[in-house]
Amino acid sequence: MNDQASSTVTLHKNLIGGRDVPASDGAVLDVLSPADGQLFARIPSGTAEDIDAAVKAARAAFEGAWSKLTATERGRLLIKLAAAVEADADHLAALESRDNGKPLRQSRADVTALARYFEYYGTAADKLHGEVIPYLNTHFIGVERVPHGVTGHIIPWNYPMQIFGRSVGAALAGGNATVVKPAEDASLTILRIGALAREVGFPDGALNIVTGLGRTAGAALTAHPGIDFISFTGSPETGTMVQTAAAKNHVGVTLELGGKSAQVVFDDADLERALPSLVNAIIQNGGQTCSAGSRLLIQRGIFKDVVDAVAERFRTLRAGHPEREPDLGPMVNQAQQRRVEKYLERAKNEGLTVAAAGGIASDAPSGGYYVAPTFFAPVAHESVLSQEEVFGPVLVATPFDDEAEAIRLANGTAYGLAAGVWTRDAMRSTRVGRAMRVGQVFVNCYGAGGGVELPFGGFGRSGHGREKGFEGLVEFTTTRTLVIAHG
Ligand code: TXE
Repeated sequence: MNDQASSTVTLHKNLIGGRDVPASDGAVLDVLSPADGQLFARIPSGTAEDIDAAVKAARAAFEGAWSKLTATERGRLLIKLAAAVEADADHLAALESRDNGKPLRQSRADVTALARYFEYYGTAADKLHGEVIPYLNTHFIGVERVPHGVTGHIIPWNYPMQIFGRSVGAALAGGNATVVKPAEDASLTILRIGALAREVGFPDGALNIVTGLGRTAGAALTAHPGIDFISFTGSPETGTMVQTAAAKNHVGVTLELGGKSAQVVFDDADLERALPSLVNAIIQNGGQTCSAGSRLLIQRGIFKDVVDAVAERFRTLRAGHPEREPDLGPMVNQAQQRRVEKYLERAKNEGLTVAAAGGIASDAPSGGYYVAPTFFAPVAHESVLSQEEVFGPVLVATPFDDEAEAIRLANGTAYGLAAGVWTRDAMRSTRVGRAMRVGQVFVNCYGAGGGVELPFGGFGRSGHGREKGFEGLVEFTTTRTLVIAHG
């Protein structure tokens, strides 16, 4: 934390060129705790001028100190940052839970994943290499892997640390200098990571962080002609604006835009194993997870049994204060709470059957943005609740008759991010798994985004490009082909 505005409200600053600076016009945004709606911090409301300064600082680093480091040296810095994150784990987790509202155990898991991203990309930095192409006998052709240059990163509020790790970690490992615009609702851990990066010795300007509104700071970053590549995770609507801005500057972009992921339960599934996962995949982070398993597709013969079992668990779920380790915390902000409540009202008005609802813990503070988890079944595949991403603790179940119908329904939304398949039949698991038009398929498990090592990204409305894993590192680089005639 940079300095103290009062005993309870902390005032934070941007990180530009290695310095802590306020917004160019001094404007700030209030940060409210989703647990109780109380003001507890302020962050700079970054301006186009701040973004310009950050891009210039990144360019100077890219052309200076940062590019002088070898890949091994860049990697070592990331590994040091991983250790610094781990040493700061309690503080980072508490900060995240306060800022974003997720239960403390989930914030801790995010910190662990963040450190692992830095470790993974840190150790990968000097293993990314090019190739030699056989061409004319008189020529030597080398293809080098090179950074894009200055990369822009727009981070959402649902998993700020993890998304920072997978995108900024990979970009830095690849040799890019970075400018990051965190979400206005979850900037604090990102600013803290920036401070840690400076402490472990990242050169000034390699990592710049400008907080602020999407329509000002975010739009200025994506439209800036000094940005060579953009990584965006967020809504499809904003993704369209980001890609349009990228197109105007003729730069590449990866978009991760959420999903409406199905979990397909066949009648030979190991239900004991499946049930906790079916519930957790939608409850984790209050359903505010891009790869949330928000649709259950259940084979007709076991439909009632599975719905009853899921309903039984749903009734016990409680949304509560993040520090009291509830099943789920509050929604991130009031807008998100209202968005989820609107979907619930609409579903009820359309006559959808509520199979079960959880509740809000009796000791949850009254000003918080809590929503009771709700499970609807049966729900028609064509209904709004089956087709649109709610981004809240709302689950629907739809029956299917056979494998062909299961595949058609699973692939039957505009999204294509993740899927789960539950069956004991080995051949079917492979067949159905390979028929899913998504970036990640889980069979007899559900990873909700999977490990650091696994490429992640979507089809269709879920976006394009891949982050995470080695492929994520490749995305943050491009090639230069060197043709040498030697006679
Ligand atoms: O998203 P936005 P919001 C979905 C989810 C959620 C909905 C709305 O369904 O309910 O989106 O959330 C920045 N130029 N996801 O409004 O607007 C913004 O400041 C550049 C799914 O928060 O997409 C923030 O940093 N940037 C998703 C980031 O974009 C702009 C995670 C995401 O905000 C901008 C989050 C602009 N014009 C929401 N406008 C997932 N894939 O997991 C905003 N931003």
